[in-house]
Amino acid sequence: MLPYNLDHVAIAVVDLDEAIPRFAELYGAVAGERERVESQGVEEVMIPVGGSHIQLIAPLGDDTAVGRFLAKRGEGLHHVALAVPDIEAALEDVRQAGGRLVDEEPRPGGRGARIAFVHPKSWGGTLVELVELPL
Ligand code: CMX
Ligand code: CO
Repeated sequence: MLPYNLDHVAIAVVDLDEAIPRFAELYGAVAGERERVESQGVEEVMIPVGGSHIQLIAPLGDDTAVGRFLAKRGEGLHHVALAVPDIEAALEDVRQAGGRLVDEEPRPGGRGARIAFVHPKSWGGTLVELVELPL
């Protein structure tokens, strides 16, 4: 895959109210605005760190991707996200590299971005998100 920039590293948490001040202090940074992304079943927030971000994600319910992850693994690293200029081209890169796509087509994400996920079982055991931010 092309050497895309790292947009964020996401950490799954149970309770954003508790986690935001804790992580802001850990990273010595100020958290951005919280955003509810119904289509992904999460509420999320970005903490800018070193030209990239730590993203905190909390589930909107037990029957969501992050709800299931927390039940199975507990809080911790959930995914790595790459900033891509053209998400359709990036999806094709992943297909060519033998990656299994969770999303064959881009979906709406936070910050007005278009996003798509690559299955962890096909990508080094790490869930990878492709993010095309609006211009
Ligand atoms: N990182 C690494 N491995 C993971 C994982 C993760 N985040 N989530 C699941 N897995 C592993 C599981 O441990 C399991 O492995 P084993 O079979 O060895 O036990 C395997 O993948 C299947 O896991 P599962 O519990 O059955 O989970 P599901 O198949 O129901 O879902 C996935 C996995 C990736 C398809 C689902 O989490 C998904 O669709 N994710 C994309 C959407 C998402 O995560 N949205 C929230 C973030 C939104 C945002 O960033 O804005
Ligand atoms: Co993300």
